[in-house]
Amino acid sequence: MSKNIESILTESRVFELSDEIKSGFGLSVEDIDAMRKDAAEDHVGFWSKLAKEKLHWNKPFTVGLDDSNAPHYKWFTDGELNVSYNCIDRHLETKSDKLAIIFEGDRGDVEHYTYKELHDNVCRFANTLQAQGVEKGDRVIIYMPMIPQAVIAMQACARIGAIHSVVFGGFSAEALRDRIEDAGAKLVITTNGSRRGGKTISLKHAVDDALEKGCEQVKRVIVYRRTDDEVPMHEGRDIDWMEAEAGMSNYHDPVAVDAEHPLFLLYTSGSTGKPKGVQHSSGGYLLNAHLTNEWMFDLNDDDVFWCTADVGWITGHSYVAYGPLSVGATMLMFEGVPTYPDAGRFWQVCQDHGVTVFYTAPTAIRALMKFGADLPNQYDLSKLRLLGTVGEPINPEAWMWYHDVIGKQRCPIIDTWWQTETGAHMIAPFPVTPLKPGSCTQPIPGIDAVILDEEGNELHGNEGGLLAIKKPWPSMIRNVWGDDERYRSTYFPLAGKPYYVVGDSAHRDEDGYFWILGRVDDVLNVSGHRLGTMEIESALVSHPQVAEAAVVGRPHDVKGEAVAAFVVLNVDIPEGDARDKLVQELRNWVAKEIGPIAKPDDIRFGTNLPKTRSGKIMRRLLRTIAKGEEITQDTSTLEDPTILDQFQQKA
Ligand code: 6R9
Repeated sequence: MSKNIESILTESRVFELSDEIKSGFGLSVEDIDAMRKDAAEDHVGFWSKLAKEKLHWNKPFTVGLDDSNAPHYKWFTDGELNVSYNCIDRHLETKSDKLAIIFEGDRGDVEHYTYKELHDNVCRFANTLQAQGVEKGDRVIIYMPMIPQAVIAMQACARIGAIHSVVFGGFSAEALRDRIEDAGAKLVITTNGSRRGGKTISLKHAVDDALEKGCEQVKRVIVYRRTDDEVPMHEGRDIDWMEAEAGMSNYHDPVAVDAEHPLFLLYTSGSTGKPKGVQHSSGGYLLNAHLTNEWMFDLNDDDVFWCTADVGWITGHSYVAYGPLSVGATMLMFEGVPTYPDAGRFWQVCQDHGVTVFYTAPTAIRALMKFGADLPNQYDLSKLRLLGTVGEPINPEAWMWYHDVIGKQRCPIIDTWWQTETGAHMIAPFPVTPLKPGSCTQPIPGIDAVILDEEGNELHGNEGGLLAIKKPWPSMIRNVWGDDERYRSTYFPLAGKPYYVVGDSAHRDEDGYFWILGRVDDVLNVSGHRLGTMEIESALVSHPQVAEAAVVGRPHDVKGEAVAAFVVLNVDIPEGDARDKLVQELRNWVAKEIGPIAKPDDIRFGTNLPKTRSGKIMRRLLRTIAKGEEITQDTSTLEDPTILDQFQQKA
């Protein structure tokens, strides 16, 4: 068990919010309890009422939930809407001059977009996409840095009913190619490069490499120029964003789609070697993205909301590109990194733009905490009123630092548990809920979270078990793109039972508060990013000198988990410099196959992996070795105990 999880398990403090904070929020604890009661009495009616109230429908729905093909649930099926209309057009009458996006670039350059300006940009780009032959239902890959054009591209796809799949700019050409092929994308939107931490990074090269082999269906690449770098443009395939957009109208009639029409695919890691395309809907997805921005972050007209997540992750979809706009808020986008030009950058951005609600990951808090309180204390953070976290369990030490040093004990910490597949927050406090450091508190109204034992029986006491969701909810995953069977077996593994099984373990305390303890499957959480151990293993074995590999996580103070790889070579294990060289080569190999975030922190060599006589890799043992702890497990079933000594030597 890691230090972080140990301290979560021994935490007992409760923080009541001040009356000032509570009275500023439109809902009281009693109102929220009443909503929970309504949802428990009429689950479908509860969600349907909200869907009618919160979203603009071109054609109102009459069916709330269609479960005739469960577990492929459908919500609001016969309704039609357009997500981009809901995020932009419906605010124009009252908010056309209100800022929709404040952008700060890596070098401190600032841009502003009002709702009207965002509308015009999205319309021009929607017209551009249609002029390039993109139609409703076509897949479009977006491989871009954190600049407003990424959101414009996403919104433009939504406007024409094209299905986007954003690929995080840190993924390699190989990873990009897999996603382009799996999605069957017709067009790729990218930039010549990006600016991060004072450097320029090329993105277009990765697109060129990805498209070199296969991907025949990609006919067009639209390139936005973010940096001054010249990049090769392929005649007949590549087109400059500005040139493509020239002469396009600032008006575009949004295409109304069925509520179930896929809004986007987002690839995420699971317990197999191949990432899966999580397919989200239009109506149900937008409803929960909208509601949770209202409920958890209480976004009002004078707020400036900054979610630091990249649009390449689900958090950047629900809390950057869609949710904040749907509620008509002002949101901030930042291109750079938290430590450039120094570790005060986040706090400088908060100060300069008057950020009121700030949402980041525990790994960022832990990294910045190392620099002490002096840096944040140099900035005026008095506008902050709510602080959010997401991505992994937050250890109480980091929670307290965030609360004391950044929030000056004034701002509630909104710890939001959810997943790519859930679309939006599932277990999280409202800004009136009493808080416990390290707990994401209670399920939001309409979410029926339970804890199961290994056999799938519900546990009602305080014991730990598998977290599951008992009833469908509007923003849930609809399918694994093109793979119904994988959808069913991954998320609904308990035959005949309706539980969506999350993949996390958790326990519920006597107040009904949930405490997430981490993944129970072969998924690692490195700096809040999901990585499949199998994915890294297959990257390693594709190296010509690797015969076999096993990857496990090891606790890491800042990253949460670090990647440890145990490798069997098909050549003799090298020594000295040659060994160091090979370690380096394998790390770079993984970066090339997946992306730098997946680079193993430790690589160890042995002549075989520790296996039972029946050939099963003993991962528990590998975890102990990776932690540098003494082996206390029974090793008598091991086929060859001597290899443990080999792996205990660090490369
Ligand atoms: C939104 C996002 C999902 C996994 C999830 C869990 C972990 C996310 C958490 C949390 C404890 C929180 N996780 N939020 N664990 N407390 N507040 O991160 O999506 O990338 O799909 O990861 O992240 O393990 O299962 P995703």
